[in-house]
Amino acid sequence: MKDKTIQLAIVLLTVLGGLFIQSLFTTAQHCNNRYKIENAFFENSKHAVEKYDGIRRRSLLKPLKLSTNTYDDDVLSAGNSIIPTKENATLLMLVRNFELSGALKSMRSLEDRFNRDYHYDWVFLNDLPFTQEFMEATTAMASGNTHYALIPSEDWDRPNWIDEQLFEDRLELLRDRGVLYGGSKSYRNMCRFNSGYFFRQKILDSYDYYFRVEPDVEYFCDFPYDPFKLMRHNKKKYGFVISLYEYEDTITTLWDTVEEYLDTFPDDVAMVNNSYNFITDSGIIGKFSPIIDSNTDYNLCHFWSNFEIGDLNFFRSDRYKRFFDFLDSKGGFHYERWGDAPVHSIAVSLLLNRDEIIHFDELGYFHAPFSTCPTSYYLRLQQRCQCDAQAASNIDISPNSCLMRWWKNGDGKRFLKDNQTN
Ligand SMILES: Nc1nc2c(ncn2[C@@H]2O[C@H](COP(=O)(O)OP(=O)(O)OP(=O)(O)O)[C@@H](O)[C@H]2O)c(=O)[nH]1
Ligand SMILES: [Mg+2]
Repeated sequence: MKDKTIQLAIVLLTVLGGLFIQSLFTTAQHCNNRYKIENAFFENSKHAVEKYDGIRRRSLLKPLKLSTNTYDDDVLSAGNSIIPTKENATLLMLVRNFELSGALKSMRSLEDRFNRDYHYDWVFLNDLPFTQEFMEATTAMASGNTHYALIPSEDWDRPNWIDEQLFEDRLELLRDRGVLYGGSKSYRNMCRFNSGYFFRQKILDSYDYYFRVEPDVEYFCDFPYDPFKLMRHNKKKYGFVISLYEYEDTITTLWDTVEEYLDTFPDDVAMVNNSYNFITDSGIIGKFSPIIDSNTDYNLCHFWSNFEIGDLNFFRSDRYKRFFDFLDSKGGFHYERWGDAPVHSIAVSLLLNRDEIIHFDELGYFHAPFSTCPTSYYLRLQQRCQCDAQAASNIDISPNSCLMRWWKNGDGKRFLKDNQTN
């Protein structure tokens, strides 16, 4: 009996010992595998750090940027104490008090991606007085000075020569058709103001360039240069990032009016080098036909004006004012719903030389529902872009986009040209 117990104990100990040794072996193997994996991670990350830090450190454009989403002066001063020379330019936002949170979001994005290195002024325009809360919060968010102006009623409100009955009838018509903002009176004031009055505001008199910013937009990439500087050095007068087709219902008689204008002021149009073909070309482009069949020669292409960088002196010119006044006299801003985007786009396409318009193809941008994101993987890395070039919202080479028409009929593709940042 005693022998049997001893034998059982030996068997038990042998089994337990075996299990223990096996588990020791498994743990050792596991550690070894983890070590190998970690080693590989380490090698990979070392490689990435060397490669991309190298790219960033060698960048001649600007010093290495700290890995922080802030433009606090103290934090920045470590690597970035020199503020580059500035152009005579301002960031410009037309906005309502209740849009404060969207305004701050856009400001934060643009400050982080661009303005924290430059401290350009911000100018805010409103048809109603800004609240103290709005001014305090936006001033706190800005790295440059902030200025606020109340738009005079004569620059904003419906002119008294508009036929009120006709206006109400047309408003109802577009509302019933389900046209976006078709029934909105204030939207019409806004579009007319942005077409013909923003550049006449006293507060902008001392500036040469503006960069239009809207609430709730996002800039996806670090700006690789100062776009104002690039515009002045390269004699650009209008810059855009997205181009697409307009809803024809909002501009039924716009093109007829433009043709009448062309007959009335033929000398105003820079016939030789303009971008007339960009706004009238309606052939198949790439694999796409125009998505909207236009009833006129205007193909409905326009630069999306919620992002625009422009030369104020162009808009202040007699030629532009003649163009706007002619259009305005027809009442289409109110009887239809002419947008500032097609109006600006047709004006710059007719009145400027092709090479005075610039497509900023490396500044990623989002305004619902569309975005643009640089296609180049290395450019996205170098500019620390946070965007997906394959995202469904990315419009660049999609049937909704007029960009390919710009490549064909406008100033061509920028990356094929000389370095224009000098
Ligand atoms: N002060 C003021 N600003 C306005 C008014 N209506 C629009 N805006 C501003 O004008 C710009 C264009 O208006 P949005 O409502 O963004 O028009 P949109 O870009 O065509 O359309 P969504 O952005 O899709 O609404 C924005 O900067 C608005 O803040 C208004 O009645 N008063
Ligand atoms: Mg908008």
